[in-house]
Amino acid sequence: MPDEKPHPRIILHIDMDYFFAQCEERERPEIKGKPVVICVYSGRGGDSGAVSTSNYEARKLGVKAGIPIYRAKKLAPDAVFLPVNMELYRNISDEVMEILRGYCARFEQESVDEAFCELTGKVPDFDEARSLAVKIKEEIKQKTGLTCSVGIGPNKLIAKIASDYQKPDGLTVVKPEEVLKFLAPLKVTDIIGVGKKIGERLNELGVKTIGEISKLSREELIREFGQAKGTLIKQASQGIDDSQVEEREGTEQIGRITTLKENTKELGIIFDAIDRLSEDVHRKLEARRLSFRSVSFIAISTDLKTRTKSRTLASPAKDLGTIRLTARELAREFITEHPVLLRRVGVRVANLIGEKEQRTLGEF
Ligand code: DGT
Ligand code: CA
Ligand code: CA
Repeated sequence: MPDEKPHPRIILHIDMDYFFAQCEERERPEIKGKPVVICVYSGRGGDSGAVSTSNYEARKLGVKAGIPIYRAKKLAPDAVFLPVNMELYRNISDEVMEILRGYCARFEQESVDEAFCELTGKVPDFDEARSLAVKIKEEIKQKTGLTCSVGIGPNKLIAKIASDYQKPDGLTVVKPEEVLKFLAPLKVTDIIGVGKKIGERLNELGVKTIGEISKLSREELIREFGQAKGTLIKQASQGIDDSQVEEREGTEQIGRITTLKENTKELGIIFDAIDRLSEDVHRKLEARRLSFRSVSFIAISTDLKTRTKSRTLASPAKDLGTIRLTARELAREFITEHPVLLRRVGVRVANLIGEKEQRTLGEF
């Protein structure tokens, strides 16, 4: 066998900055610069509920995710308080993910504002990976107006910790030979899967940083936290993580967004884009044998305002024609109602149903 070193993997992790609040700033430029607080109202009336997230101006005043809304109002009486608008954040998320997907050998969306991207084979080394990340960040900023923080490392564990290392608008690259030095001073709870409880127990055992985990043997860790967690903690503390970047789409919806060749309100051009996007969405549906109950057309105008038109079908469908025709109809209605120039358009299907559920439905 030729004497070849195994190629290191190169993984990128992206995490959008103060995501819900940044989306709202993009929708309403007039609130930019003010503290912005996104609230989940409990539905019990008044200010009952909790803060979902806040922008950095509000965080400086102590307003953070999870605190009660009434406390946020005391801390930041002049802040802009807005309810969660998930539809908007999903659309913007689709835009970001679509850009990212184009750069990856493999892609895994982790949440509405996070994703892993396998760059192994796409770039030869970590320096090139850094240059690519700069380019991706610029493209996201230019096309969506949003900033994000990116981490690059030899595996998912390190990439994810690295994306959180410098925020907002950060970029942190950890080469394989730098992994142990990078991890050593970090808090044990920076390891994914090590929550507050395990963190507290480790502190009691005299372990505050990831580096200090080396004081405990694998056996000791297993005795404390069980086989699975003990092993995970030991491996993570040494920067080891073999998990793969795996395509996993949200089960609730599949959407695609694209930039039009020119800013336009001409239906011909918009229909062409819709047809391509519909095919893409349909391929994804087929691969996963899913049906859908609703179709949406997403329109992003030149001022980056996002609007959606949706239709719920009388019964589930799975064919390309239904996606294409419904999206075209929605686009036609949209342009009639809002004759604005569009910059990007998207197609999305939602209320997805798997084969099993379809069979059950069919039995009735
Ligand atoms: P970051 O990443 O520190 O700049 O700020 P975010 O706001 O992007 O925080 P992240 O990445 O933890 O969460 C992404 C979004 O998820 C965030 O914009 C709002 C939502 N979210 C986060 N934490 C909570 C929470 O405790 N409750 C609720 N309802 N939503 C949350
Ligand atoms: Ca985030
Ligand atoms: Ca996140």
